[in-house]
This record gives sequence, C-alpha cells and structure tokens, in this order.
Amino acid sequence: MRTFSALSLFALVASSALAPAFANPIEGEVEAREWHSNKHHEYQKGSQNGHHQGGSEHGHQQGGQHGHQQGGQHHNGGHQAAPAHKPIKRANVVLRIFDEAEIQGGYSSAVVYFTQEWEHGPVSIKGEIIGLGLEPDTERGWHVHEHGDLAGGCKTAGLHFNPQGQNHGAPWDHERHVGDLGNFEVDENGDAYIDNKVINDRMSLNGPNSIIGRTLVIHLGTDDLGKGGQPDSLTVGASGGRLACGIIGVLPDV
Ligand SMILES: [Cu+2]
Repeated sequence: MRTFSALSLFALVASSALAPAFANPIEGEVEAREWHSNKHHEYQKGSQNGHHQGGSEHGHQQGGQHGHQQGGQHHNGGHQAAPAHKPIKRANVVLRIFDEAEIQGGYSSAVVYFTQEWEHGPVSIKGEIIGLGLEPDTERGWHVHEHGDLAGGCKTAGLHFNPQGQNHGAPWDHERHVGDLGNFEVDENGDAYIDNKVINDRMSLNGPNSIIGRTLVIHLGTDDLGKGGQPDSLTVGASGGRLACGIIGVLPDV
C-alpha cells in the first residue's frame, strides 16, 4: 500500500466520480483500491438510488442526497446484491445503563447489530433492546452520537453524529444528522425488536460517515424528529435524557 500514493488514489477516485473510500480510517487503502477496480458498476447502480455514503468531500452528500426523499419510506431490500467476494462489514453495540442498578447485577440483553453489505451500501440495523426498563407502549428516541467516550457514562458521548453540519430531523428527511435514527417502538413488555431495516441510509461502517467507534444512545423520551418546536428540537429532537448507550465496535467480516 505504501507504494500507492494517496494522490494517485485520489485521482482514481476523482476520475471515477466516486466517493472517497480512500479516506476510510479503518479498512485502509488497499481495500478501497480493490473495490474501485472491481466494484465500479455495482457502485454506479447503487449511487443512482442515492445510496452512496460519505461523498461529502466531493460534494456528493450535499448535492446528491435528493434521491433520499422517499416520502418516509425506508430502504428494505431491493438493493443490488453484494459481490460474492466482498466481505460484508458488520458492527455491534452492547447497550448498558451506567447507574447503580446495572452495576449491582442487573442484566440486559440489549444488543444492536449493524450490517453493510458493500462499501457504500446502506447499513441495516437489527437487534433486541430487552431489560432496559423502557416504558411499555412508547416510542423512544435513539441516535448515534459523535464520540465513543463513555468515561462519564452516556453524557460524554457528545452530540448527534453530524459530519455534514445539518439540523436534526427524521431519518428520512433531507435535513438530518447522519446519526439520526428517529424512534423505535417499545412493546407492551417494555422491550423493542428492530427487524433488520435501513433506518438512515447516510450512515456507513467506513469512510467519513462511519459510525464505528461512536456511541448508540437510547433516550428516555420520544424524538420529535426536529418538528416539536422545542428549544432542542433541531439539535436532539427533545428526546430527553440518556437512558443507555454503548460504543459501536467492529465485528469480524463475513
Ligand atoms: Cu441521542
């Protein structure tokens, strides 16, 4: 990789009008180069559907996101199949309540998995949020926050992950944070099950929009999706305190 300069890789990327996978701080440039040489056509198809991630450095994010306006519909399948030899990126997060009850032996089964089947594809989210004492029959806000710092519990995780500097919104709004996930539904038992769906198609597991190493936060209140008119609606959706959180970590590729 050392023999392949960043400049020449940039030229390759720019000439292909592709997103800057080389900026990926996690996977390294070798994979980016291989991807660009092998996956060009798949990516082009994907980008027509507005699925490219992390293109802000070339202006793609700002100019190309209009394809995401889909009337609130989420992406649930129908994507171009991932190339068979391309590893599927995955990540997960174990959510914890940083308080006395948890420390004294409370056990939760709150694990959320993130899967991205190709480099600039959408990230699907799947998981169970059980045992966190969520209020039954509610909707609760959750977001990816910018920092993976739980030294002070969930409150040191920073604000919503927002590399594009936009206002908070619904995960399907044009104006939104990359970390915006809206609300999940809590059932009559106070549990939640997220069924493998793409909630915010700007987040990625690589590149500038990567959520790896950042924090998933579960809130005590409902996210107003930026529409509530509260002082903090356009920053955090007036979703209240931080009940539980965990750092999103890397899983082995599959
Ligand atoms: Cu949040």
